[in-house]
Amino acid sequence: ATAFGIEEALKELGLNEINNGTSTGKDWFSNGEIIESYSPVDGALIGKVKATTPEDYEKVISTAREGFKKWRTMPAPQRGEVVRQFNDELRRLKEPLGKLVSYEMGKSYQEGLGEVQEMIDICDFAVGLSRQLHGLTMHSERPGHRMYEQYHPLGVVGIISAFNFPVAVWSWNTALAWVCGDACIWKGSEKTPITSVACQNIAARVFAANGVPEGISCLITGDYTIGELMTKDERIPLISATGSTRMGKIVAKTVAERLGKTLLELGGNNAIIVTPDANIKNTVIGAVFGAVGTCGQRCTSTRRLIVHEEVYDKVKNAIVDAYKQIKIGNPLDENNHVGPLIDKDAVKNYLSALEKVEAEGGTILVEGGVLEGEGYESGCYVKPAIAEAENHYEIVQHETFGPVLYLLKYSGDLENALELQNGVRQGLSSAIMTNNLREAERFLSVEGSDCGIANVNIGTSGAEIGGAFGGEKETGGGRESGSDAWKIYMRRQTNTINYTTELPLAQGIKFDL
Ligand code: UN1
Repeated sequence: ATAFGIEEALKELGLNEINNGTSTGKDWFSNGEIIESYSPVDGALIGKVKATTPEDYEKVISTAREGFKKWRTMPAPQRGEVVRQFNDELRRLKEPLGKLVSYEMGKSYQEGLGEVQEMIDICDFAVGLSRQLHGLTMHSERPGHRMYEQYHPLGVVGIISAFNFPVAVWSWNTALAWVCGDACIWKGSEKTPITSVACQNIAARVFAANGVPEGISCLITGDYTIGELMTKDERIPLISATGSTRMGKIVAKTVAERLGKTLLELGGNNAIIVTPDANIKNTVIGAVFGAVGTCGQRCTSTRRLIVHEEVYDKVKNAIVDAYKQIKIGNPLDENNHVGPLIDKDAVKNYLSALEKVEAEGGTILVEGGVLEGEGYESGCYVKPAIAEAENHYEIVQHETFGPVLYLLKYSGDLENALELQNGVRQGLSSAIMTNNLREAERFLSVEGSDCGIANVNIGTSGAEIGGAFGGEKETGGGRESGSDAWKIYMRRQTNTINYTTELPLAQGIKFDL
């Protein structure tokens, strides 16, 4: 790691002292047990942070609530100006932060930089949005009356994010929530705690320089028990959670019990349909990046390739050939395409998926396995694998967070491919590769893909921040990021104003006294 400038990156981020267990320089955030963060890249200890205790949590929530009272009165464009300055810092620190993401999470340096770019883009979006938190006006049915709606800040927003996008998902939520006037409490993944601290410190510095009250950006650290303090807490009107469907179901139930709001972005089981009219070269690039990028640990990763029998052998051979070119190794070395999985548990899940697909009758086309020897000491490097399978296999129905791609064959009409594509419990991302306009439009029509994201002639992953991001069914139904996703971070109020001397009632009701 030294060779790739990790020490320098930590220094630039002000984290060279991160081994003393102080997470944020703010004692009130976390005083609990020490959590150590080891890199999946080389197995080395990156740093230590302290977990948040229930007592710490009480201080965090009350500081956030106090801060919110002031922050909500600051005009939204001024809040946008603070986010603009935060974004200046992200632009300045893009390289060290991208490097730390790569080193702590294991994705390639290019993808680490790409993730920080998503933060920069959403902040730009949020700054513009700070002048566009529009409501509608309506015509009242009563004379001399005016009706309109307005959006007010919601309060304290709880954000639970996953290891695989340790910085971007936080920023999709916070950048919007901040311009909307909310205070944010973030529980980052306990697998990437140093990256969370780096982000929190950047926000804290910019906020302090602008006289923003303390508590508008808070970080809590620990396992699910600390997240549970938020999901059960009626002082938190909205919980935005990104992660597994299993986690999402627990969060949804807990928050629903107190009638709070949730924004859930959960598992995917994303497929690319390859029709006889597909451009095979682009299909291969899209499918391989989708399946092995981030070592198959994106919620948008391509898990299934649904290929028409006419082009099946051609596509199969081209993909198998492409897999031979993939270089696996230290993700900070830009010659490598694929880095490690996040940890040894992930390696176990990946191996068990390969066993299961064979046991259910699948055929392995590209052999998987754990890499050993020089450069692979962390034990987290695995070979991306491909299996021919059938859609109904239990393992194909399940999201395995690793580089396992299932090849499925369809024959006849596109309808048969759509049935397979939609025939899973998840509904995040989907794609079709075709130059046939009729097929493309059918895929996008009401009878087509049932996912939150449906693409034509690009793969399933790598969504831009400008669109709403999320999916249907077990993916949870939430939408983050662009479009009008901001509305969930605010409360809508409908206002009717009477500027006459009379009091006419609606619906023509007469009530004379
Ligand atoms: C995730 O994996 O949780 O569309 C987010 C993509 C990225 C975001 C993925 N922009 O692949």
